[in-house]
Amino acid sequence: MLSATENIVIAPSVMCADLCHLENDIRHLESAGIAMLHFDLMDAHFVPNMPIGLALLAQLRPKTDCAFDIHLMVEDNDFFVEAVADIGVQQIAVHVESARHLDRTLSLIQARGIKAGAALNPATPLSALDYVVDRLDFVLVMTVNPGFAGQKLVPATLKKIADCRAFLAERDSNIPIEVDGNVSFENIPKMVAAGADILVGGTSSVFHTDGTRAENIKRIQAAVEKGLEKRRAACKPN
Ligand code: S6P
Ligand code: MG
Repeated sequence: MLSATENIVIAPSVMCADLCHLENDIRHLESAGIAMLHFDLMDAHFVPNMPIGLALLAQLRPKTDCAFDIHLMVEDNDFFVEAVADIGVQQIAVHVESARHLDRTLSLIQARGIKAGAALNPATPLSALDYVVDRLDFVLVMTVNPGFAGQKLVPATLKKIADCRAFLAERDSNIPIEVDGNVSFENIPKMVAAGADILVGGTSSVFHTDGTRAENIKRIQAAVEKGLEKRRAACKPN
């Protein structure tokens, strides 16, 4: 049970970029073909970290045509939704664990003309999405516990990606699944084979210190191709 799309998007996680030379780093990513950037907005309450803020987002907005993919890890979702919508972003994911009125927050995002996603911590069951599937434009499956880059994959989340694809298909939905956390060269083929469509690239891929940004993105594309081959093989009738 797999996604119909083979359009896999790589979204570099900006908190892992060279923050002192960010504009320059983004130019390198753009030259390598990147068209979406992932921004982790944290409030030091929902998760104990605060890598980037609204002022940075606002200054960057006019400097790139990349789509802005916002991952909110905050308590006050609606405040941040309005703030990033005013800046001009293309998609926003809110954590179901912090959204007190999830349906209302998703509607608020869509009312601003932005794609709305629900993010799930590794231990949160897919059933948390049961009554909002119709509302969703995408799902963000966290493959590490949110808050920090450079962590190891939570192993059960690989099965969760496949379970999420099946869960959506059972509900006649084929929306993209975004995966975030240790989306490494090694894990990408398994994630794509399981049904991931948007890959958040951090220290274990896009920003890996072994290669340049362009070299790393080529390596990711090769890993994606391996995953797609597995996907196609799984779709072939016996
Ligand atoms: C973590 C955050 C992520 C990280 C990304 C880092 O809370 O949501 O977007 O920036 O996972 O990637 P890596 O390869 O260092 O795990
Ligand atoms: Mg993230």
